[in-house]
This record gives sequence, structure tokens and C-alpha cells, in this order.
Amino acid sequence: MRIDIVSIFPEYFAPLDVSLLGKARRRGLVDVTVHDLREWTHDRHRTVDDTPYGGGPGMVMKPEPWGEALDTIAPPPVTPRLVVPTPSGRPFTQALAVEYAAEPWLLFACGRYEGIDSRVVAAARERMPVDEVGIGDYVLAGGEVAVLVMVEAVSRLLPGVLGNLDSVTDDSFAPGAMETLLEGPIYTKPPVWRDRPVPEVLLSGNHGAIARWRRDQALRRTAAHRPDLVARLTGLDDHDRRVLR
Ligand code: 6GU
Repeated sequence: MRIDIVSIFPEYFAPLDVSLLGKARRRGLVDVTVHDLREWTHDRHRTVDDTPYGGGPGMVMKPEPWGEALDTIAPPPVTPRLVVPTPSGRPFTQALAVEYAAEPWLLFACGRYEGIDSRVVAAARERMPVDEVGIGDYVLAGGEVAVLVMVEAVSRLLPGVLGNLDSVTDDSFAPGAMETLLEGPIYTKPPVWRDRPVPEVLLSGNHGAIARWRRDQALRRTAAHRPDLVARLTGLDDHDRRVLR
């Protein structure tokens, strides 16, 4: 997969060299290029922002550098999927991460200040698929951290990036896996730590009992942390209702 990222703060993306993704890049599984938007300015001050038409607080990113950046990185007729991080976008979910992981080429356009002049997205939509995407109900200072989140969520789904394929299908929010329950508690050695034993069933070797216990724990945790998800679950039976009481 190819990933291009445009930002006025390329330094934000240093973490992409680390850990899982860093290794995937070195192995050639994902090809990431970070671009400085100011390369596409032409004035002495390398200006990327201006005051908003109609008034209001803050600054708006000017369209011209963005137009040139997108045309240079993705010259027509080539069409990456353009992702514009914004708190007013559609929610980023595991389902969208799975969709992105199937794309050959993603292009992320990071806005700062109050955002990018809306004509940039309107013009881009005429020649490539464009998603405006937010990562949660809070406001960040810019799209950079949201792009780090999305790139990490997507790249761990790429073939060969994770060692163990099962660790993807077991994920909280993995489509189909454990319905849509949060993952329950997990344990490793030693069997007793500070007077706390590991739950006995996990040492029993009874795989059916272990699977049932894990699902019950997942259901309890989901009810505690995400009652909205439990409300939408279909097919809860009497056993489940007892677990939730
Ligand atoms: Cl994608 N950008 C910004 N600036 N804030 C956010 C966000 C994105 N998602 C949630 N909050």
C-alpha cells in the first residue's frame, strides 16, 4: 500500500518509523511519504492561511497550496482515496479501517487552524474519492494526530504486518468477531501475583469453558463501558441476561 501525507508539521509523523509500522515500512509492505505543504507556497513567508470570509475566529487554510499539492502528488487521472481528517467528518471505525486496508493508495490532507477552504475538497471530489473523517467526539488542534491513529489502525490490518492473523480477528470491533463486544480481561504468568490468582477456568484446559467465560466477561465489560453497543446486540439469550444482572 502507498500512503502520502500532507501537513505543515511533517515532524509529527516521526512515530511512523517506530515499532510495527516502522518494521512494515522497512520490509516494503507499506510505502509512506510525508510532504510539507509549504513546498507548494510561493511567497517569502510561505503563507498557508488567511482570515475567514464572513468573519469569525481563527484562520483558514488557503486553497492554492492544497490544490498544487494534490495535483503534484496525484496528477490527474490517477486517483488515490483522499482522506481529510476533520472533527466534522464521518466517524472513523474499524469497518472504515478495513475498507482503507483494501485500498492501494491513501492520501491524507491534514488541516490546521479552523480547517481547509471548502473548495479544495469540492474540487478534489470531481476527480477522486474523498472522505472527511473524524476520530472521536473531541477537538484536536489539527489532523496530524488523527492521521497517526488512522495509519496505525489501517497498517496493522495489511497482510504480513502483524505476526499473528488471529490477533486481528479477535479485536474489539473486528467485524463479525465476538459480535461487537469489547475484549475482556487478559492474564499471563505468574499464576498468583500480589495474592491475586488468575481466574481458575483459564488454567483448566477446558477450551469450551474458557471460550464461554471470555464471552461472558466481554459482555460484562461492554455493558459497563459501552451500554450503547449492548443495546444494539441482537440474539442475547437468557444466559446472557443472567450474566448482565
Ligand atoms: Cl480528524 N481532526 C481534528 N482537528 N480534531 C478531531 C478529529 C480530527 N477527530 C476528532 N477530533
